[in-house]
Amino acid sequence: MEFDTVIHGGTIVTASEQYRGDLGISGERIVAVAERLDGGMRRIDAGGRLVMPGGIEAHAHIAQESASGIMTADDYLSGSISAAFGGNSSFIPFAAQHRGQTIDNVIATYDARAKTSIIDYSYHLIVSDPTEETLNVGLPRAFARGITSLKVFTTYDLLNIGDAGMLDILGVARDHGALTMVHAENHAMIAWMNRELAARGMTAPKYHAISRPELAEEEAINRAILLARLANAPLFVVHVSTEAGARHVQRARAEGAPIFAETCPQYLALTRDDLDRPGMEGAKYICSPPLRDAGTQDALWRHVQTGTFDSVSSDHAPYRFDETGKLMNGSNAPYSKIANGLPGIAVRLPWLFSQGVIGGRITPQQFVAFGATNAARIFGMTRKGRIAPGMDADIAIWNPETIRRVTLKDQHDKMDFTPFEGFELTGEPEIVMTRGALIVEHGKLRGKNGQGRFVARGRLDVTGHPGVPVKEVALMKTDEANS
Ligand code: DUC
Ligand code: ZN
Ligand code: ZN
Repeated sequence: MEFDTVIHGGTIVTASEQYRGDLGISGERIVAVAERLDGGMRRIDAGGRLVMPGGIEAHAHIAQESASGIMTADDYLSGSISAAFGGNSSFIPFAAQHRGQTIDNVIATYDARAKTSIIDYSYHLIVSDPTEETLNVGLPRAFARGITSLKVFTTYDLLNIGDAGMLDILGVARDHGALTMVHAENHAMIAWMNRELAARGMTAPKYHAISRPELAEEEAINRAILLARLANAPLFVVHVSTEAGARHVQRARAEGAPIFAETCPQYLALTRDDLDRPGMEGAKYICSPPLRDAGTQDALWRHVQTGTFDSVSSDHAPYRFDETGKLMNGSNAPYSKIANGLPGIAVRLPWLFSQGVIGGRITPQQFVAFGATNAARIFGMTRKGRIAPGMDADIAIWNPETIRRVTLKDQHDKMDFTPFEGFELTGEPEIVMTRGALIVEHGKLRGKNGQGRFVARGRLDVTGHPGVPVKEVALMKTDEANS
C-alpha cells in the first residue's frame, strides 16, 4: 500500500498500551499501524519520541460573549492556533444561548464564527432559556445535527435554570442520546456570601474564593446527580474543584450511574493564595468555581489517579487584564464585577504531561485517556482520539525530554497574561496533525485559517453504566403499562 505519510521509529502511546511502531496515513486517515512500514511520500522520523492521538480540548470558551456581554479575547483562529501549539487536533468550545435567543440562531452565530478554525471543532450548547421552543424544537434539531451535548448552570442570575429547568433538559437530552453537562455551584449560598462580604467591605479579588464556598459546589454537584438519577439521564460534571464534589461523582459512578466528570489544571496547580497577589493582580486568577487550597489539590490528584475523572480540560476562558476583559468595570472593580475565567488551552496538555507523566503521578496511557480518548468516547467524536486504522490522522508527536518555562508568547493566544507564567515543564508536542495535515511543526505554525471542519458527533453510549433505578419512577411506569 502506498502512504501519503509514514511516521516511523516512534513509540506509539494509546489509552491502553505503548509499543514501538510505525503509522501509515493515506489522505485524512490512519490506514496502517505496524512494527515497520516502508514507503510513504513523506516520512516523518519520530525516533525516540511519543506518537499519541492529537489532544481533544473538551472545554473551552472561544468567540463567546458572557451573559453580561464580555467577549472572549480568542476567536476561532487564535483559539485554535493556541490549542494546536498545545498538542490539540480538535476542540469543543461552547455555543452560548442567551435568554430570548433560539437555539437555531445560536448555532448559526457560532457556525459563522468557527469558520476560521485551523483544527476540527464541534460545540457544546449552553442552554439558559429552556422554553417549549428550546426543548421541543431547538434542541432536537441541534442533536440531529450532531451537537449532542449541552451545558446548564445552577448559578449566575442570567444563566441559572433552576431544578425544574434542569429536569426538563435532562429528560430531552436523555430521549435523544445527548449529554447534559453542569456547572454546579449553589446560587443562594453564593448570593448570601456576597451580601455578607459586601456588608463588611470585603471586595478585593481574594474574597472571590471566600464568596464561593466549597460547600456550594458540594451541594450543587450532589443535587445535579440526584436530579439526573430521577430523570434517568447521563450527566457530565464540569470543572470539579473540590474533594467533596469529586466524592459525590465517585460514589454515583460506583453505584452505576452514568455520571462523567472533569477537573482542570488550575485546580491542581494554583491556589486561592494566587488571588491575594498585590493590587489587582489577583483578578487574573478569578475563575469559577474558584481556586482552592493545597490540600484540595492533593485530593483532586488522587481522584485523577483513581478514575473519578474522565478528562482534564483547560476551561480556557480568555479575558484580558484590561478594559475589554477582567477590568471592564474599572481598574478597582469589586471581585463580583470581574470576569470569571482563566486562559490555558496551550498549557493544558504540556502541564499534564509534565506534572502527571514526568512527575510520576499518571501513566502515559492515562495521559492519552485524559487528554483525548475519553473525550472522544463521551462526546461522540467517533473517528478521533485513538490511533488505529480507520481513525482520523489526528496525531501529536511529543518529545518527552525538552524543558521549558511557560511564557505568554508561547501560548499563541490573544491574551496579555498566562496564570502559568514561569512554570517549568518537561515534554512538549513537536508535531501536531489534524486529519493528516501538519498544523504545527517544531514551533512553526503550518495550519491554515479555515482548515478545521465541523465534526458531527454521535450519541452517548451508556453501555456499562446500568444506572440507579428510582423506585417511584419504576412504579409509575409499571402502572402506566398496566393501565
Ligand atoms: N464556567 C466556566 O465553565 N468557565 C468560566 C466561568 C464559568 O462560570
Ligand atoms: Zn462553568
Ligand atoms: Zn468553562
